[in-house]
Amino acid sequence: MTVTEAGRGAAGTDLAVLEEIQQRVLWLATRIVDAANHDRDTGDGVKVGGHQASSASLVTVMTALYFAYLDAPDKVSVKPHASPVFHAIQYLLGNLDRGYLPTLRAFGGLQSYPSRTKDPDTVDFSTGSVGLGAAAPLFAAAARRYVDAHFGARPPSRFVALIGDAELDEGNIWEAVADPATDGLGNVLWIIDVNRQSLDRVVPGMRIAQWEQQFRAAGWHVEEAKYGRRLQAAFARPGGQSLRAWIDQMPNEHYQSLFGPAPEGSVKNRFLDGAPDEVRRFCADIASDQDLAALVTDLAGHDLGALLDAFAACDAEPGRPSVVFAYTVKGWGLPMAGHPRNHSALLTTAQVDEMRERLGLTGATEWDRLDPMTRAGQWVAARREHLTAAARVSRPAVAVPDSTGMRSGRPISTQEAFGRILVDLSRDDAVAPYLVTTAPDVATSTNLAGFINRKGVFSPAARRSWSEDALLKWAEGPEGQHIELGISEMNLFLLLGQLGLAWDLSGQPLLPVGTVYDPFVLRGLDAFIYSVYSGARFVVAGTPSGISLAPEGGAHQSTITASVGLELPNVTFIEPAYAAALDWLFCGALQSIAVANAAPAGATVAEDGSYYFRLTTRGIDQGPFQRARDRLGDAILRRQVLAGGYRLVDSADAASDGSPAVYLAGCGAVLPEVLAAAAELADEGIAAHVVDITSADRLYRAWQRTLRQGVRTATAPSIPGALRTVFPDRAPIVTVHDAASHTLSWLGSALGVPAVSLGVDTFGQSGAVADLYRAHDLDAGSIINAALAALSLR
Ligand SMILES: Cc1ncc(C[n+]2csc(CCOP(=O)(O)OP(=O)(O)O)c2C)c(N)n1
Ligand SMILES: [Mg+2]
Repeated sequence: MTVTEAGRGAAGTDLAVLEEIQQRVLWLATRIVDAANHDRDTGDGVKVGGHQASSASLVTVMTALYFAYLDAPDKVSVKPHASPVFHAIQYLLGNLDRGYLPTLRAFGGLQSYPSRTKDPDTVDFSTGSVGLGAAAPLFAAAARRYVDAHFGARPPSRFVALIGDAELDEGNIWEAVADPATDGLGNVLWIIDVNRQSLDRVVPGMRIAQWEQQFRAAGWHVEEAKYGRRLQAAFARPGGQSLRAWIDQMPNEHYQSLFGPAPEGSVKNRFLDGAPDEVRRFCADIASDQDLAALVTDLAGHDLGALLDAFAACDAEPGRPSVVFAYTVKGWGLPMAGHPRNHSALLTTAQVDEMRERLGLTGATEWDRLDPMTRAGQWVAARREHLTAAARVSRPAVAVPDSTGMRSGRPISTQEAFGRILVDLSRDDAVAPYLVTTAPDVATSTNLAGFINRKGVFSPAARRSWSEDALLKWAEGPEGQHIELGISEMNLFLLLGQLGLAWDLSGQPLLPVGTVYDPFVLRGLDAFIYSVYSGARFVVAGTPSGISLAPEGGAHQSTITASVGLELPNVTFIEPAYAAALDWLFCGALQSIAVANAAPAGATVAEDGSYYFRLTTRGIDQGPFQRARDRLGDAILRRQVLAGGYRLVDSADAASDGSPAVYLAGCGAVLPEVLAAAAELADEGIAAHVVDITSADRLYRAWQRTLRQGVRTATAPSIPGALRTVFPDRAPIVTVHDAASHTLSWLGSALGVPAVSLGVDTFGQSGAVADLYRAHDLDAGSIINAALAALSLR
């Protein structure tokens, strides 16, 4: 389909009206950045910044989208540096108060990059770390496909991503495109803002042809919006094809040099540098430099009709994702257009004044919305109505039990217990429908096989199984509740993030559970951060972890992941040692996700966000936990386990004089060594309480809460309840953790006692557990020596 001569786009849109709207969008986006830099005094001398050129580059595309293409259920991810355009459009549509316009990058104001959790208007996808927000809609569409298959079709949405061309350098983009889990998502539309510039430079060479082939090879439909109407008309003239060939084969650096000032010689000389005679002859008719520049930089990314045609062509391909390469000019319509250093450039006040005047605006009217009496104003009002989403349906809370009643009479690892808990939950009709698991090719080796056997693997269409494996039924079909990914931890966290936002983006709460080998949490860390910053709620199990997976060696042994879990906001980090504790903690995590997912829109809920369980394959004797259970009773023990720690061994029970001489605080797989050390110390007459830290994160947060309270109210902080319960007396402490020693070392400060922290602070190697524990001072003998050292520090 092509744009008719009457100037109507694919959607029957009056392009003159859209043109007027986009001029206002460009103005507002430019002025939003200008106001942030020139109207506010921050008092700190730090440059505020903002991106007028990156914004201008997408003004036409976003005007076409929001004012002529999108429907209410559609979801859009906006390139980070185009946030001013997004907010300008939301303002024009009446979804953002005028008072916010001068607040870009101010505290409590418009965020520098679109943020689901911090912006005042509704942002579908956060962006900022390039590549991640770009890929997110693809996974949101995968989550929608899953939701539709399991819970009935929602009103159809298109999942749109507006992506900078240099974002395609990020590997996670191609991991997302290549994964079979994203195959055939016909409701996905990516629009690449091909302005041939990144931050520092003109993107070298001509990558587009290669990128297009990569998309095609992955089964995508590819559209180009490359040449504007004037250029197309020129190509149609005799000799015009030579002009086209010349531009097509021109490297980005050469083409980009046609913009802005041309110090050596004219634009024409530059353009024709090295050109064949035919092109020279064709251009001989073009009188002025200006005319030539205007012609050869007439790109379809700024042609509203051409863009709408391209979008319509994508809609006509419902069976696969589409990508539009929209050729644009960075800084389009601004004095900095195409300048190689324009990424962070700002218009001068004089230039802004000139622009305001050119548009017929004044200081009094510059922030106005379009006059509702004009055609453009009426068009915007109609679009506002069109884009207003129907009220959300209510989301009843999923009833997750307090526990599955998991017990084990034999030694068991937390990884194995995790697999059994999931199988038990898959038998619970109230919970099972909402569970969805995913793993990057490690489902069986992280103990998801039991769940997969019961619930199957998701595939949009039933697939014949060729496997005769009695232990693992890999049955694939639309009822399956496990989504298998290729080996991409980025994809794992992006998918978990979008499954964890399905309550919002697809109106269906889910309980997503992902697994990953713990060291490779770091491989997906930026996507992990992205997803939890976006407000997603999911559970991830990092397993196996630490040096306790001993023979696997240094490349598979995680050391800093516990610190990551502890420090990451919106994530609760949990590392239990015993199966029954894991059961309580895991069910508790799902409960809190279910409750938060069910909260009415706009309500603030006290929540933990997502959960990160760090697990192990080291089986340990469950007897000590049972004894603590007998001693404390289920109600008290469960409360302490959930709060972050409990007394596994109460030496006061055995010691005659009551108070302990030393605390041994262990976390995770090392508890048997800690217990052995405590027993030996007792033999030496040194009473040692053993504390099992189930969530260093929760204890740390409790401590920080009371500290901050003290700081803010200038009062002496107290020791928080969770810590006081398990460490009631002042005694030196030894912390033991199969993770960096730093993770638990704050306990000494929190309790105001001498502390010795044992942990893994160098890279590991292959060996038996005992070899490695000895090498890293996690064996009982080292723990005893650490206790003596701690006692000597008193
Ligand atoms: C992961 C990540 N690395 C680096 C940056 C810093 N950065 C911001 S924009 C940019 C260049 C982006 O170029 P492009 O995607 O082409 O955007 P545009 O030309 O539209 O501004 C870079 C490197 C970032 N935001 N995220
Ligand atoms: Mg670019």
